[in-house]
Amino acid sequence: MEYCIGVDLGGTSIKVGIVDKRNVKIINSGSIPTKAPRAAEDISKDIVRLINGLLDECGYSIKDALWIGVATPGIVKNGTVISAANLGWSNVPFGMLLSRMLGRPVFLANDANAAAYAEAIAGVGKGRSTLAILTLGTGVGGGLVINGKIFDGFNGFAAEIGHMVINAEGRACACGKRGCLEAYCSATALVKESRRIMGLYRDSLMWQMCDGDVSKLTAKMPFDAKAAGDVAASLVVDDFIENLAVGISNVINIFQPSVICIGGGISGQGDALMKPLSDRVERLSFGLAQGRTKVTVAKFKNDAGIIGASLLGLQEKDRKNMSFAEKISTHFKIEGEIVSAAPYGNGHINDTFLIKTRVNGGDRQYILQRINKNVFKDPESLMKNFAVITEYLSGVIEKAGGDADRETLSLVKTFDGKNYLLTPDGDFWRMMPYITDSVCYDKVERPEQFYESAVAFGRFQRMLEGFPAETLYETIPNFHNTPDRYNKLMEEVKSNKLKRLSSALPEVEFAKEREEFCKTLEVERREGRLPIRVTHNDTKLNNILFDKNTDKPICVIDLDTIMPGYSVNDFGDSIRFGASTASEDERNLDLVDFDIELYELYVKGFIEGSGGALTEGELKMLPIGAIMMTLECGMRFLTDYLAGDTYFKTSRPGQNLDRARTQFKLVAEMEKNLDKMHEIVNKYSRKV
Ligand code: ADP
Ligand code: GN1
Ligand code: MG
Repeated sequence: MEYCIGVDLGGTSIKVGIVDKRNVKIINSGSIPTKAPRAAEDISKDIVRLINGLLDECGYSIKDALWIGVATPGIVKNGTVISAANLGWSNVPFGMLLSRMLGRPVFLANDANAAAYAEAIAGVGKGRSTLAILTLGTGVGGGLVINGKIFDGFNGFAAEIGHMVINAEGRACACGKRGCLEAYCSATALVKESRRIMGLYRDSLMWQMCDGDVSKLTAKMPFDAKAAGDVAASLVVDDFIENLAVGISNVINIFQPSVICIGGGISGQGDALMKPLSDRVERLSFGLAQGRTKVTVAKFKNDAGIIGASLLGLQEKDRKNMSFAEKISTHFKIEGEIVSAAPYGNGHINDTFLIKTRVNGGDRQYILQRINKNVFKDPESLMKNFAVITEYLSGVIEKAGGDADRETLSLVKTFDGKNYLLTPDGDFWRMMPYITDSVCYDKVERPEQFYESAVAFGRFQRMLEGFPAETLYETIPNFHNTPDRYNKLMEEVKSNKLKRLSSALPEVEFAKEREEFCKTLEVERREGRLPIRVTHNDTKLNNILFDKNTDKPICVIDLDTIMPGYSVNDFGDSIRFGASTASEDERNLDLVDFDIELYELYVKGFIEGSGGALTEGELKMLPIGAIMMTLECGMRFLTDYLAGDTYFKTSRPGQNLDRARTQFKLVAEMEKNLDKMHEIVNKYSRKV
């Protein structure tokens, strides 16, 4: 059985029910005193205890509950109780608080809105899309459901039907205004008016009913006295009904809901109230005989809060026009209500979305990513790497007095407490907080930027120096094994399955001429001159975030390929991408050149950022690393072009071939400048 949990959080008591979702029936329920005013943390602890106790009694577990809904008094928006005088709360993110404790989604609504929702889904409005409720009790509560969803306005204040003014010069209301419906149609107002009239009619039956003590007068008494023919009581009750009819007609004239239902204690009067009320409403409101709003008594009495709250998750689930990315996002513990989800960034591998949410007092942004299964064969292990690396980095950053929330990525967990969501179709999704006020560049815009990115990547590598490399899973085996990349290219050349080879012959020739060169770094390693370190392996400029205001690097991102590797490759990959005068996929090769001045800036920054950690063998190989990574990346683009563009994302035909061409042009230019490249490295190595 599918079950959800409804919590009716009142000023006096907290009622909780386990609800069978299909039949909308309370299976088990209980209540405890609220003891308000009290801190939200304390109240939530009591609620968690009560929920767990009730679940235990049924042999159920919280992890199988679909969600928890909470009906609270006051103004509620996006999971936050903005103000609730009865509880003594203002701006309490109660939804977040409770969902952290329970590990399940939590939805919040104002109690009258929750009652309206209960009626709309399973009560007198079942099967209709628009409904209003008026609860006549101590005050007059109002709730609105429009097109199957609670309508609470942009700020949570909507549907305060009790504070609709029906008489501008009228009675004073507790809210400070005059003439509100509540000042006429609450049970409190009815009792007060009855007492006033009793002062004028000493022989009224109402005196007998309350044993001559007006403090004993209840809202039921005037109705009973009217039924017994009492004139004074008739005056009070008729006036009450007339005023209620005015209020209801106003609601009808604005919204034309299919149903308006009356809840609260006074609704217990049944026909004595409803019959004359309906007649008057018909007189006062617009509508046609064949299509009038039905005015009726609400179905759920004391259980309205629990039932309505327990159904709140349906609103989220039923959002028909939610995009796929939005739906995926609802599984993660993000703050606030999702307002948009849109593709984001220029990564070549994963599907990246920017998710914006609205919370009381501000907006939040998140990055949602579908991990590319074609590239990463074991996303589960990849996510383990991601989690341990980011935790480690966050420790290092905090120790150094930095801000771990901005200087490293982190994960937003799912409601199941996992680091990723695995969908039934086998896709892996992860969510990260968006690093606020950040920008990301696809091209160097200021030379200084490139230097700073070098310092940042150098520092990044140093931060990971103490990380236990052996605990890392190799997310892409042979990722920067250049001879292996060469062989893979040759396999594609040989198979030529898409018959694209003829358009790429000079490029294939270019690679073939460098077969021996491809082995250079492997030889260096074998001979002990190149250490293996924990490296990033994808150090292009757009994998670093800059501060929007200061334009300084904040955070290294794209951690999917952190594996044991060569630092010279991290250096080289940055040069390949950043020290070029054109974009990676530029079609006009005349525009593509190797910018040796940018190269120099990067060398300076990388050596400084590494803080003396680079060995002599590594420093010597930096220029080779630059050529190697550029050649390798060119070969990878070419391989993918021949194989049918299945690895790198493309937005136009021939893009991977164009990318290969720019890389090879850069290789040729670097080869010509190799001596200078070495000299530059020597110049900065001496300074360390
Ligand atoms: P890919 O592997 O496809 O390159 P990335 O992890 O690099 O995927 O993400 C793609 C882009 O999304 C980045 O270049 C960057 O613009 C943006 N991005 C990713 N994570 C964040 C984040 N946490 N905050 C801000 N922007 C991000
Ligand atoms: C890919 O993921 P992204 O776009 O940051 C690729 C790199 C390439 C780069 C070329 C996992 O980087 O290796 O150098 O494109 N990442 C992976 O722009 O293959
Ligand atoms: Mg990237």
